[in-house]
Amino acid sequence: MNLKTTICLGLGTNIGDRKDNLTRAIEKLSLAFGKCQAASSFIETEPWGFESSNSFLNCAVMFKTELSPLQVLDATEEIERELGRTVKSDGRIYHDRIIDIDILLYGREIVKEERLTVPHPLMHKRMFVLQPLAEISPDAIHPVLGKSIKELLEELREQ
Ligand code: PH2
Ligand code: MG
Ligand code: MG
Repeated sequence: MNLKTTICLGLGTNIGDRKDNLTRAIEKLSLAFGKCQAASSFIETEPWGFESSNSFLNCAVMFKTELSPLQVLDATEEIERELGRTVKSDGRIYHDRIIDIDILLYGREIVKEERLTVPHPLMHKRMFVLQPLAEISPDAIHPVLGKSIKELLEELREQ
């Protein structure tokens, strides 16, 4: 019996040594969740939804875990703090950040908690999420939209 759920996380950074920030975040995630099942390439992206002269490095990673969604959130928030993140984005007001770790998918579960919504509510609108996610998990199904990551990426490209 396998009680582990496959989770996909989106990582982003736009200050400091961005490559090092992503690498260190993946190391810390591996300590928390065990072996990284897949990691996308690191892609350079323009800030989306806010203005900044600092461009991003984004990637997506996959792990398997027995932790609940909120336990995963606690673990990822702790790693954000350990890597030096101070300000959390408040609603839709975004800030430059050393590291942001977002839970994109938690298996095919839909989570609606005060602290956490999964699938990530904006993931299907964001190229910087879908492009790396499609590298590691093109056939994963978005449980709310009922479409694969590959399909969502194609739709976003057509817009
Ligand atoms: N994250 C945001 C807002 N805008 N833009 C890019 N390119 N990459 C991100 O990771 C990102 C963003 C909110 O977390
Ligand atoms: Mg984010
Ligand atoms: Mg976040």
